[in-house]
Amino acid sequence: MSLRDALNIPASQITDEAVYADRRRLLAAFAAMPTLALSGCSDAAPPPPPSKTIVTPAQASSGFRTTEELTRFEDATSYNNFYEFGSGKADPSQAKKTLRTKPWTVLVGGECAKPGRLSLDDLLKGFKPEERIYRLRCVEGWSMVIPWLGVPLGPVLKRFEPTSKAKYVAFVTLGDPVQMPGIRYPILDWPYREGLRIDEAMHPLAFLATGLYGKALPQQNGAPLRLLVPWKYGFKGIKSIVRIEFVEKMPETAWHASQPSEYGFFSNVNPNVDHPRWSQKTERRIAGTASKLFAERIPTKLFNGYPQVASLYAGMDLRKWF
Ligand SMILES: Nc1nc2c(c(=O)[nH]1)N[C@H]1C(S)=C(S)[C@@H](COP(=O)(O)O)O[C@H]1N2
Ligand SMILES: [Mo]
Repeated sequence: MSLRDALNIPASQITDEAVYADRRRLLAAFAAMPTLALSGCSDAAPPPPPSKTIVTPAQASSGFRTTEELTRFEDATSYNNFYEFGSGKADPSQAKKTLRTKPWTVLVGGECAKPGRLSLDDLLKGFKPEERIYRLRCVEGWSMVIPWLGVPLGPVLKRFEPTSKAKYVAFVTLGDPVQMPGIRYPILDWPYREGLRIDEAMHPLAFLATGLYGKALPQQNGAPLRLLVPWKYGFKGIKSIVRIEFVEKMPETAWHASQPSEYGFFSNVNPNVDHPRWSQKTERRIAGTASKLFAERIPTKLFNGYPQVASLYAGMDLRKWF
């Protein structure tokens, strides 16, 4: 994607000066935002990513299918974590619909040859949204199985041509206290931030969701677009993204910043590494039409049952890099 495309300016209207001025504005916008590097943290220098992940398309797509019972739409859209709209599970769905999702623009920049803006239309340009059934497991011990709509993250990121210095990708949620009343409370260091190592971000299972159950994402699920990293705990699935930045240093994340000993950068689902407050060995599935919210408790699987990602972590001590 050229810068012109990224900025949504028709070719007929463009001059070199316009490109230059827009680029200046874009760079100024980035300069005005706080730095994202994770600082003074013991896991600031993780082992380098293994050389090459080889996942065949068939192996990858087997990850999108499941015969597991789906979580009901009503439960997936009323039992949520979205602290910008309150910290109770019912708060996000009961909150007023104050988030303005049209127009929506994601600024993409940092270590890449073609920084730019990404509108929702740009995102879907050249991609047919696909449906993927993914499990989302929260670190608190509940999980859901949801048919999501969206596009794979890697090809979207590649349009911005990350440089060799792009070792990580940082994501930032909108941080507007007017649209997000929960931001008035200092429960997290707003705006919500997350990050992935570049090879994780490029893995074919990483996904940008714009919908669920064939409908556009409701506000409580992260409208208009959110991340899904199905082999990691739910909190990595940052909602209502407004900024993506390629960075050289491991980026700070909202949960790590609030409680470094409890939330590491990688946050892979792992039944063998407990969270200090919750066992990760089993999970309560929210699924089915049973009148009770929680279905049976089932064993949690390594990488949430996505062995396709194991090679990303070959040689890494997952207790150390939790
Ligand atoms: N911006 C933002 N993104 C967020 C959160 C949040 O509070 N704010 N909560 C996370 C957590 S802890 C989980 S488990 C998932 C929940 O996604 P869901 O409500 O769609 O099930 O969203 C994640 N993304
Ligand atoms: Mo979570």
